[in-house]
Amino acid sequence: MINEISGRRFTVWRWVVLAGMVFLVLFLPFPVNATTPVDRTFRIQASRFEYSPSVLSVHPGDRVTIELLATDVVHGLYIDGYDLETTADPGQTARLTFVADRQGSFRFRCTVTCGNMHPFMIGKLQVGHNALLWRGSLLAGLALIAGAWRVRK
Ligand SMILES: [Cu+2]
Repeated sequence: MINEISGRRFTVWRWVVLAGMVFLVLFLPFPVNATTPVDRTFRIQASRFEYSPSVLSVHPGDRVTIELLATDVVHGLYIDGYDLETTADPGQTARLTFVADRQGSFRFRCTVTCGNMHPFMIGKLQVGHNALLWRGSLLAGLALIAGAWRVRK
């Protein structure tokens, strides 16, 4: 009888703790990057129809320089969210410098129609943590734990 009651209490507490963790995962702000902003230079080769590299990862506040080298035809680069653009002539390098003051994931794409696959010429600028991805996988982990509890009952 006493065991049963304390067992039930334990079950309730488990769920309370789990709910608390879900709350934390959803609403706790990510720790601000303690790293000091640095200068970063990326040399991107643009060719039909890709950027190499196509994913740029920086920390918030970094001073970012993109050197865009067009290897075959004229290519451009426009960064969504930052509203920045540059264009490079064949064999030439165009330079773009900015401070990554917005956190998140931003797509960049070619602005010059360079061929039939041109719309798929895209890349990604990642500034800071991918908070959505982290929160999502942590929530999935908690859901797995909760699922395991239910099955065992
Ligand atoms: Cu293009």
